[in-house]
Amino acid sequence: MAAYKLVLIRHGESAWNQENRFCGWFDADLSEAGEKEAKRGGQALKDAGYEFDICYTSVLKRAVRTLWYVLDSIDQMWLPVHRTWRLNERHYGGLTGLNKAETAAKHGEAQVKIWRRSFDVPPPPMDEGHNYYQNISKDRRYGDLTGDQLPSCESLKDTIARALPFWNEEIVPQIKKGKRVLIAAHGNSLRGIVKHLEGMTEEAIMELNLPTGIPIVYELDKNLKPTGPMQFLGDEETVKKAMEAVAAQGKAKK
Ligand code: DG2
Repeated sequence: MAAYKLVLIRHGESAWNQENRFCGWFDADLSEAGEKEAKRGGQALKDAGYEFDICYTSVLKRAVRTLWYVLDSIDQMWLPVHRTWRLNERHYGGLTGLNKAETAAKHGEAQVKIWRRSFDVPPPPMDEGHNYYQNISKDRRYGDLTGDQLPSCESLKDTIARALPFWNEEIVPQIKKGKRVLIAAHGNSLRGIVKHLEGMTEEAIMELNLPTGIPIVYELDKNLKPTGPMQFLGDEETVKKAMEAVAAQGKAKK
């Protein structure tokens, strides 16, 4: 029997998703198509009559703005919103800014799949000479992070390790109090939460690609174990195509 419901949404397409660039902690905004996806995701929640009590997002504007559009669509802009770097996208290190298809042409699709989807192999680190080093590592929003917390690159394992304390200490108690939680975050920070919730193996999580802008609903039992598979608020064909498109971003340009 389901005791709780949880809704996750990956932000709408970002300008860098559109350009097929590794984004990570770079603060790309939504593309026009991404704004529409976020509004459509909000409309789907509205049509299904969803109400929330508390929302969580990252400190990156593609997720924050997606949440704004969703809250606007469901007319619940008054809800409390907590932003945290712990829900940021995984840090793509030295790959940040590079085109995924060009990187696959240069290093091979297999290597790019390892960088994008392996559980514990991090991308190469972002060193001080990297084009986006100042922009990301010296950003004042990360000024309170300790040297150990501020990453120069992250595997999915690293991403889960910094997201889970927030999940366990901040989000779980709210769900257990009966608060209806909405999380707007990123492809990989959400894959981390999904892996944890479903107890997925390292192999199984490699094959999961989350679509942009489509709400994902989990029904959870009192121990926060899913009582069934994740449900998308979107039609099956659209969801399937969107997931395949994410997987295909790592194919080499012909
Ligand atoms: C994408 C995910 O993150 O990329 O950082 O490039 O969800 O914030 O758009 P998001 C990025 P992949 O791991 O799917 O390559």
